Amino acid sequence: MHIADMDKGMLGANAIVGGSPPLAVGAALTQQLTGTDRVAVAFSGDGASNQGKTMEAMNMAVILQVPMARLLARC
Ligand SMILES: Cc1ncc(C[n+]2csc(CCOP(=O)(O)OP(=O)(O)O)c2C)c(N)n1
Repeated sequence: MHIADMDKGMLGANAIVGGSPPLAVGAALTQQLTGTDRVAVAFSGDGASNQGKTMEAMNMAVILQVPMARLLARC
């Protein structure tokens, strides 16, 4: 679970349900501010959808218009 590869832009996984969207917003904001064409992708399960931090992160992503996508795994 706790894997990361900074060279490939993989910032790491974490054990917190709904933890990835807030991190992805920060990563996307970094891309926006530094002028790259990279997109931050947050992977999470459907259980993360009812987490407040997930909604807050998606709201912030829209307000800031950052290059971010949320990939939802429904298994
Ligand atoms: C904030 C938080 N609450 C509870 C847990 C305990 N927990 C670990 S996995 C899990 C279920 C996750 O379900 P889902 O997001 O649908 O992912 P799935 O593993 O089913 O793909 C829960 C509640 C946790 N890790 N983090």
